[in-house]
Amino acid sequence: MFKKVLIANRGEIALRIIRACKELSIRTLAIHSEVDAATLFVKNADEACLVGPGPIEGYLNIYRIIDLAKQKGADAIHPGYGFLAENAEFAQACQDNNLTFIGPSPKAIRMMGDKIAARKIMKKAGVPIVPGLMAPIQSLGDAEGFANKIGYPVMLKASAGGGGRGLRVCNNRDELKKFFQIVRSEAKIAFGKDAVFMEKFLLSPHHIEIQILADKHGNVTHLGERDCSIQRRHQKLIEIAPSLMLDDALREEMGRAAVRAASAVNYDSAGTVEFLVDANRNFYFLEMNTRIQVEHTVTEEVTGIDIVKEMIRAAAGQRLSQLQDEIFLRGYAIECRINAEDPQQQFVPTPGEITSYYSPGGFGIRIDGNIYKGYVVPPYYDSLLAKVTVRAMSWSGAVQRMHRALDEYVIRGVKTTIPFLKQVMQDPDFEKGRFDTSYIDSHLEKLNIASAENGMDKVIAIAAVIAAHSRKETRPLGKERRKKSQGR
Ligand code: MV4
Repeated sequence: MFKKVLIANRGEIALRIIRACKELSIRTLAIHSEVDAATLFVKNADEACLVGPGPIEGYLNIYRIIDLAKQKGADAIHPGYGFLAENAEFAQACQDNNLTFIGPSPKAIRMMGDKIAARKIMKKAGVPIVPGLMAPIQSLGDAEGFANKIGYPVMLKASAGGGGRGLRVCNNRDELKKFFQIVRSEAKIAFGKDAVFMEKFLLSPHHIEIQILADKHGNVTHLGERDCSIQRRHQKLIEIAPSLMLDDALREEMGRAAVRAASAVNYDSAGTVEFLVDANRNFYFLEMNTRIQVEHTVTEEVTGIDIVKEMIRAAAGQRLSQLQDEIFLRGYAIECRINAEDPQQQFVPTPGEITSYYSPGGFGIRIDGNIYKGYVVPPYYDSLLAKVTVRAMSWSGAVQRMHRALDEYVIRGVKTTIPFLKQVMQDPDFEKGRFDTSYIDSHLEKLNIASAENGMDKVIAIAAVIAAHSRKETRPLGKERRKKSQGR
């Protein structure tokens, strides 16, 4: 087993990985930015190193991180999610420097990162894919011809995209004309590659993902599914396990397809195979996430398996603790993401100081967070403050428990998504399990949230938030105080 793991991440997932390492008697080395110096994951790690410059670059500095790992005697690196998690170059650089990357092989990351390549691999492995193109679109004429063949609406997707980036729905020829160039140039800017393909756009599907665990001995297992249909602008807000729309037979069939998908790329870590499931319960492969995910907690709660520990053990060459016939689902789990965002204002980020904090507890409640009273939420990172995961034996019990947990939660000083999430827990459609990917857009009024048609509004709002924050940081304290008391 590893002696010391460097955690190339921050926030709640860094703390989650530290907890797993502690139980495995592995020393932990955190890296952090200046603004993260006083946070819980830094305090809880055995050692911590400041890596600059600025709030973001250190977490992305491949060679600095590898140097640090070597210098401090770490033998493995866990990337968490985001940042370097799905960076094949980083995984390769770890390997080249005799450090174990706690994740899949660079080759698996690369293959799944190319969405067109992934579609080809899945087709060959007998995993159903969404009807669509198997090669990049060469011209607008090409695109129009194919759209006529499969019928509108169609979806344009950047081959190097993923997680909801580089996507456009086209309802007709005019929209296809308009969006083809846009997606192409956006893809070039965001991912460095302008390859774009097309799929039939499925209306109101469920977003169902299967958790995979695999080791270096050829064992590949699935841990059942999560229903992540409740998203806003491709940001997941609530995830559940198991899905209310799957039965044992479909779960088995999708689980086997996910295992085939992972096996096709010799997968040997924790990963997730995403599917769309339509109203007729046909399922189609979307993409594979080659990392630990935010919502892994719901799967842990219903299987009792510590996915992060299994991931570390697998990277160290150990066998999976449970094979498929030893994996069972028990009860229902729901995860709510507590974000520093204002649901009343298009979920704009709300950085600032947490002036009081009381977290829920009791039977069946789990908190994965990185915050405390006095914590200052920085504007530079994603706005996830904490995750509440509940488990109960029945669906309605889980919904009631989540409502109770959210009701107990006290976070003052910054606006959060808690009031919005409480409304969802009281919505009859949610209580009855009636939701798919159209849920948020079709419940805007019921959930008391305004729709935001103009995506630019949010960009401007975020820019304003960052500007206000940096003004606060640079202004002398005395002046700041005077200004505040004058203004209020
Ligand atoms: C789709 C789709 C429907 N048809 N592709 C969104 C995130 C990324 N992983 C893929 N996504 C989707 N791809 C086809 N061919 C629906 C989604 C989707 C979605 C779309 C609109 C609003 C919310 C959504 C939530 C999850 C998935």
